[in-house]
Parts: sequence; C-alpha cells; structure tokens
Amino acid sequence: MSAERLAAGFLILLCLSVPALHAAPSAPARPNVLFIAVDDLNDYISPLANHPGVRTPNLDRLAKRSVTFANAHCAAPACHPSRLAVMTGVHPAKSGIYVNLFGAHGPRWREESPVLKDAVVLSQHFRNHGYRAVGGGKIFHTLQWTPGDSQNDPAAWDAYRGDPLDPISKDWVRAKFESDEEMGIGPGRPLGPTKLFGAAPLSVPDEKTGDHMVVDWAIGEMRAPQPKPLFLAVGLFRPHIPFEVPQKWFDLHPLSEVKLPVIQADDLTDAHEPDRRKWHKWVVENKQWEKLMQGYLASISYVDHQIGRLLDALDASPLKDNTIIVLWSDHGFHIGEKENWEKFTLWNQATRVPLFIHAPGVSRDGQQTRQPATLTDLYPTLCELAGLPVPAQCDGASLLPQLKTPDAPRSRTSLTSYVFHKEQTASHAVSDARYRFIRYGNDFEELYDLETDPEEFTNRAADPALAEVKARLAKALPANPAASRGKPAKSK
Ligand SMILES: [Ca+2]
Repeated sequence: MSAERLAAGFLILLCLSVPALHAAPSAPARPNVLFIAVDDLNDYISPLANHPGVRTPNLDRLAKRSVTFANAHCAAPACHPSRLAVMTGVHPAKSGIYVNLFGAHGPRWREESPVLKDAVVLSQHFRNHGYRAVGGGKIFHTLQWTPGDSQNDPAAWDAYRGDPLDPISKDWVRAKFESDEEMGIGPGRPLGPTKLFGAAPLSVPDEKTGDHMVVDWAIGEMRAPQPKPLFLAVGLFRPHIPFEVPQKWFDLHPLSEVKLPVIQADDLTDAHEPDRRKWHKWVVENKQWEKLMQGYLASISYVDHQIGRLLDALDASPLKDNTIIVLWSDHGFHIGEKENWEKFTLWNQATRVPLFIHAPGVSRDGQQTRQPATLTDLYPTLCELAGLPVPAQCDGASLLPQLKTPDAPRSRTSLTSYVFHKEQTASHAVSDARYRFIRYGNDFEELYDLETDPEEFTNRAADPALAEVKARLAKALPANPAASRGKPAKSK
C-alpha cells in the first residue's frame, strides 16, 4: 500500500471516529427478556435432581448461566391460576382465582375477579415502557384438546404466534394407539378412552411437533432486526399430558430402567386426602405406572432439547450479551408421589417449580439458593432488572437480592393457595428455607421438615418440638384471603 493511500485510510478512520469521540456517553440499552414458560415441568431435572439418574443437559447449561431458585413455588397448583398470577403479579389469595376455569375465549379473568379488571399484563407493562412484546405457545391457560378455550389477552402483545385466542390446540398431532380393551387394560382410564392421560410415541419427527414449531418461530424473532428492546415469551406445552413425543425421546428411557418414586403404605393416614387418589388406584391396578413415568421422562427430554435450541439461537444472535433469561414452570407434578397424579395438591411435589434467572452483569450465575420464592415475585423482579416501575397491583417482591447474593436471607415465605374439590374455602401453604406448613380449607394442618423428610411422609403439625416453627409459619398465611371466584355469570 502506498504512503498516500495509507494516509487517506487514516484520515477516513479519523473522520469516522470523530462523532464517537464527541458523543455523550449513552445510557445502557434496556435489556431484552427471554421469558420461557414450561408446562407441568417438575423437579425431575438435573439441576434439582429429584429423580434417580435424570439428565437434562440443556437445563444444566441454563443453570450454569443463571441463579437456580431451588425452593421456588407456584402461586397455585393449577394452570390457569398459576399463569394468571405470573402474568398479572396478583396472587390468588388476593384475586380469588384459585382453580382452573374453563370455557373462556380471551381474558375472561378480567370478569372473573374485580381485582383483575384493570390489571396490566406483564408483557403490556414492558410495551408501555418502549419494548416490543411478542408471544407464542402456552403463556396463559389453554389446552391442546380444548379448541378456542384460552385465557390469553391478545391486546397485551405486539404479535402472537398463530391464533392468540387458540395458541396451541392445532399444533399437536396425536399418537396412534390400540384401545385399552385390545391391550387388556381395565376400564376407567382417567379422562376417558382418548388416552389424554397416557403415554405413546409419535410417528412424526420433532419438526412436526408443536413446541418445536413454537421454538422455530422464537428463533426467527431472535434473528430479526430489533428496533426496540425485545420481550420474547415462549410457552412450551410438554411435558403436559398426553405424554406423546417422538420415539427417540422414549428410547432414552427404556421401560426396564424406569424408576418409580418411593411411597409409604400408610402415608396418607396423617394427611389431607388428595383429589387424584382414584387415578393412582387405576394406574397401579392396571400396571401403568412405569409406562406413564417413561412418557413423562421422555417428554422432559424432548422439552429440554427445545430449551437447548432456544439457548443456541440466543447465543448466535446479537441479543446474546444483553438478554435476561427467565425459565419457570407453572407448577410441579406428581407421578404417584403421595398416591397423587399431576398437580392439584399443596405438597412440595406439586408446588415446587423449576425457576432460573439470568440477569447480565447482575446474577451470580451457576449458584443455587434455598431461599423461598413465589412465582408472583417474577413480575417485580423483571421490572427492577429492566428499570421499570413496579405496578401497584403486584403482590410479590423482587428477587434481586438473591440474584446478587443467592444466600441472602429472605424474610418472606413462599405462598401457594388452592381450593380443593370438596371444599369451598381456600387452602394455603408456605415454605421457608427448611419447613413447609399447610393449612387446609377444612382447618386441617400439615407441617413437614423438608431437610429430614423431603418426601413429606411425616406430618409434624402436632409435634411440640416444632410448635415454634409452626407458629412462625402460620403468621405468614394470608390474614384475609379472597373468597374463591367462579366463572362470571354473564360470560359470553
Ligand atoms: Ca404421612
């Protein structure tokens, strides 16, 4: 290169850098948010390790780059109330929305509870502060097999993948299966002969399954030019029933190697009766326990793979270094623990949820905390991390202190609330870092020491040695909980 051309090059470089040298230091860009909801995912994941030999490599990756809240609980152990509490920040004990309410087509919850009438949805709040908010899959409650029944609020998003009033039902193919009669299985399968409560491999590849397609869409969103900071909500439907994913995910969990949870014969003599005990009886009598466990584990492996695809896409995008990642499940899940199935209890197995939060430059990544958290804490946490005001409707408290110092003690307990089928009055459960206390709608009480009794076999509510613990935790129960609300009378 000639001296002239070299000099000309320097001159161009100098001109280009002048504006940068003289510009005022700009405010740091608002962080993007990758908000991942997983449906019915319990603690059978390697970061929480509540299943022998379980391996979820992509959740391990996420745990390495975030703080794992190992003692996080849903606000209610059912889809609709839990998701509503996350997305509005309003706890069921204040809204009165404790149970699933079906047959909605849009945000009927604004009519279900007067407290929620004008609640600002999390994604809307981010939009109000300059974000583009897009969603896909199951964020609010909806089901694969109930077309048009969804509680999503289409107005709270700039765009939604697919039909915002029916976000997932068309996405999922079903497995082919023989009838129970042909397979020698007795009558009475829970949820009827369609095998929605069942496990079977799909004959299609991943690419034809609902969550894969939702992740494809999310990857496209991450690759697109971003004129504004992005709030990207991705709702994954597996491992929700039916446990139907491609064969290769079943192959990772051979039936002969499947392990079942330990149960005690007389465990429930000192406990509140779970609503799903009849399901357990059918499962055991028809020798379906291992098969259902295999299907659940296969579904977890499938969804772990989808989570990995999201992380890969994030890392390959310009959003990589300035994106908060939060992953949560709407509640835990019983596979026969305490003779119960799915959720709908206030035991740890149904209320404990995976919760991971990565905040760039803030979170002490790779660490775990036993400090109690409730999913209603997410709304204020995300506001604080993004520098947004916290709406007055929010009941939770920011987890920022635990993101910075995972062991920082938290004075508040978790709070999970629910109304059982046979009761009108709400039941409530609280956890501190060690103990769990439940007071049911019929005034029955349970107290468990999760350090010595993680399976919650021994109810110590009447143990004088724990009287002080019980009195302390009882004070954390809501003093004036809202009455349970049903479907609005004049609903469309
Ligand atoms: Ca017991």
